Parts: sequence; structure tokens; C-alpha cells
Amino acid sequence: MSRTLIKNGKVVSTTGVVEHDVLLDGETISALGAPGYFTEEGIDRVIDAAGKYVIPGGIDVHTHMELPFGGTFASDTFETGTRAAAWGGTTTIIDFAVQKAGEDVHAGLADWHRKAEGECAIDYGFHQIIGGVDDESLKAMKYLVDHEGISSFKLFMAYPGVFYSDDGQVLRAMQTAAECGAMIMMHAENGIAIDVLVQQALARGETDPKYHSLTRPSPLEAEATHRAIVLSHVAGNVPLYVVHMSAGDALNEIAAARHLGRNVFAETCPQYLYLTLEETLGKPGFEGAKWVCSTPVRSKTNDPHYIGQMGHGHQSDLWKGLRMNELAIVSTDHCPFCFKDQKEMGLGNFSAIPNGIGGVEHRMELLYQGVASGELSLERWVETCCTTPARMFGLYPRKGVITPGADADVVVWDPTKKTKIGINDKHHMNMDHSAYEGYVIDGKVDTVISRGTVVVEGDQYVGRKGHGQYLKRGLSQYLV
Ligand code: DUC
Ligand code: ZN
Ligand code: ZN
Repeated sequence: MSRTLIKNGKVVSTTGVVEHDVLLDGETISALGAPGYFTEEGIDRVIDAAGKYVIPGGIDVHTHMELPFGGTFASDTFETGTRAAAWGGTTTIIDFAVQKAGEDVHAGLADWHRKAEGECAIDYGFHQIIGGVDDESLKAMKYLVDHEGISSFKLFMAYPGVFYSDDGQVLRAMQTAAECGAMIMMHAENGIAIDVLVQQALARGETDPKYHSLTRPSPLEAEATHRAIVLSHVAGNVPLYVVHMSAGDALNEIAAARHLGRNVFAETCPQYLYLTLEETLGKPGFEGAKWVCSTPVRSKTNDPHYIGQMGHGHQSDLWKGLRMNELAIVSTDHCPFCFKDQKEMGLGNFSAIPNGIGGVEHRMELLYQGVASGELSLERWVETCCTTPARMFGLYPRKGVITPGADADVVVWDPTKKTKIGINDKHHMNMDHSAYEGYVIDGKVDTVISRGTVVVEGDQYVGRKGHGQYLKRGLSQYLV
């Protein structure tokens, strides 16, 4: 069994930064010791992490590899997407298997296993999308929790006719989740109202990409978030996790529910922390299509739709929410589409642009920039990107923590270097543009280890497809 010693590094956990050497034995972490505690005898590989941080491998709990959506497929396969994730210091993803109305949940899950098996560079698990709530799919939810290691189910209050569930269906699925201890993940936007605004905009000839955001105003995210919270309460306080939160007014709903002691959680994504309507989606011509995703990127300041205290910007609210644990996790909602031929499907009609942004490679980097610019502590970076994801989705303490017995998923991070993101710079996702083109970030991924195997070192990918294993997950361990 191969033994690796990571020495002289600063190990970052949710509770602090400690100088520790870390010993990896085969696929697991076997011990931590004071610097110099372990001899190098019998060690196969020594990694000198002097001046660097040693953190648990990142966990991205929201990706969509090869998702069929908007008349096309997300452009990353499990092979290309998990390799890009590894490049960015992410060693686990949780992707979404799909079931739509009239389809069989088990067949949808089998399809996802077929896409992923033998393809992944890093470990992976699945959530299950329930796009058609009926007696059969409710029965399947129980089976997936008991037998398939799937303990979280995504419902949609958006996308009528595609994934949408009405309130009665949401309530039934929540009741079933409550019975089996599962988590409900919610895409919280009022899709019925949004569809009316979209049709009205198109009828007025408003076809540019920016209207994607303007027809999904933040109160419709806040309203759906509130409704999901109420329904989860009526369903027996089932744990609720609201995905890709983009709006300060929606966040206020989460904060209020959490203040009441409710099992309500939320995530945000880098696009909502960094990208703005003015600078991206609102670019002249069709270029803004690159940033069409749902929930949408929003106005930086003075959003006239914002419900709440005037003068609030969504981004500053989201950063504050991350610090305050109103937002528990940062994921990416990685759903890449190429500009050519894919985003271009919506030329002349913003509502036909496939929704999604690729970001699985850059989450750890962009959030470390939050540390460098004083928005987050180092500990909170690790907590929101590595540890809480593991606890929230039943992977802890196997993942998300540097402790004896945990999987040897470890990232060595160099805070003295910089990362330049861009299609001709750092970019390994299968897409022809970068949502973060030209960003220069403090810090850089140095070495990435997945279950004891080095997969990225010295600006080289040295992993292999098929190394990543399917993770059967337990129930959420992160309840109020
Ligand atoms: N939002 C996106 O931007 N893409 C895929 C699905 C979703 O909810
Ligand atoms: Zn969604
Ligand atoms: Zn998503």
C-alpha cells in the first residue's frame, strides 16, 4: 500500500489553521502529527507543503454533467467534467439523476449510472430529480434512500412543462421525504408567473439575453422560497435545502426560517457572488447568452424589484449570508453549454437559450478569492466548500475533513501564487468560453489527491478516468 507524507503545511479545518504533517496510507488518511513527527522511512512520496495550506478535497454538491436540457445536452461528460473539477481542487461531485413526468425513477437513475460509471476522475454521488411526482415516483424515493445511497431529491417550482411540480405535488414529495429522513432540494422560483413575464417580454420584442434576468425578478425567487419553507413545515419539518440562491430577498426568507429553528438550508454559487447583470448578461448583442442561467445573475446595486431594505445589493447580502451561515454551502450548478450552436439556439429569443453556466473547475478558486479579499475566513472557505457539503449530504466523516480514517482527499493550496482564468489560460471544462474570462485570482491549486492518488500536480493532470467511485450516501447529518 502506497504511503504519502504531506509535510510542513498548514492544515485548515472549520475550527482553525494548525501546522501539521499528514500521513496517507493507501486510500485513507492514517495520522496527523506535529511538523517533523513522522520519519520518511517507508514513505513512497513526500509532498513538501511549506508555506501552503492543506485542505480537505472540495465537494461540489450541485453539478449537471450531460444534462438533457433546453433541446440540447450540457457539454461536459462525466469524464471531462470530473477532470476539470479535479483541476480546481474538487475531489467529489454530487450530480443529479433525472426523472420527468411519466418516466420511471429507477430507469432515470440507471441511465445516470451508465453515463458516469468508469468515466470519473474523482468520486461521485447522485441526487435524484423528481420531475413527475406520482405514486410510483414517491415509492421509488423510499427505495433510493434505503438501497441506492440517495438521500436527497430535487423538486422544481420553475420550468412548467419540464420539471415543474405544483404545490400539491411538492407537498406529497416532502411528506414522503419526511417519512424516510431524506432532504428536499428545491429550485425555488415561481415558474408560472415567470412564464407570463417571459411571454409578455417576447410580445414586446424584448428578445436580448438580459431579459432572461428581467423576467425572473427576485421577489419571484423570494416568494417561492417562502412557499417552499411553508410547505416543508406543513410536511412535518422535512429538511429543506434551497439550491442556487441568487437574491438577497430570498435569503431573508431563509434567515427568518432558520431564526425560528427550522431545518432550512440554502446554497449559493460563484456566479451569484461575482457576476452581475450589468457586466455579463446585459452585454450588447447576443454575447450575454453565455451567462444565461436560472436562477439568473442579478443587478449589482439598486435592483428595483428587491423586496426589503432599499440600497441592498444581492451580492453583498450573499457574502454576508455565507459568513452568517444563512448560506451553508457554495456549489456551482455546473451546467455548461458552448456558445456556438448551443447558446446560439436562442438567437432572437432569450427564452430558447439553454440555461446554464460552467464553473465546476473554479469554485474553490473563486471562493478563495473571497478569503483573499476579506469576505470570508479561511475556516469558512473550507466549511462552505468541503465540510458542510459532506455533512449536509451524508458523506461525513468519510469526506470533507482531514482526520484519521477519512478518505485521503486532500488539496495543497499555494496562497502565494495567482490563477488566471480564461479560455487560453486555466480552463479545462468542455466549453468554448469561460464565464470568468480574464479573472486573476489570488492563490493556486498546487496538488490534488483523490483517495490517496495524486491527480493534479505541477500544472499537470496525472489522474485517470475510472479512478472515481460511486458514493452511496447516508442521511443528512447537518440538521438544526
Ligand atoms: N438552472 C440552470 O441554469 N441550468 C440547469 C437547471 C437549472 O435549474
Ligand atoms: Zn435549478
Ligand atoms: Zn441545477
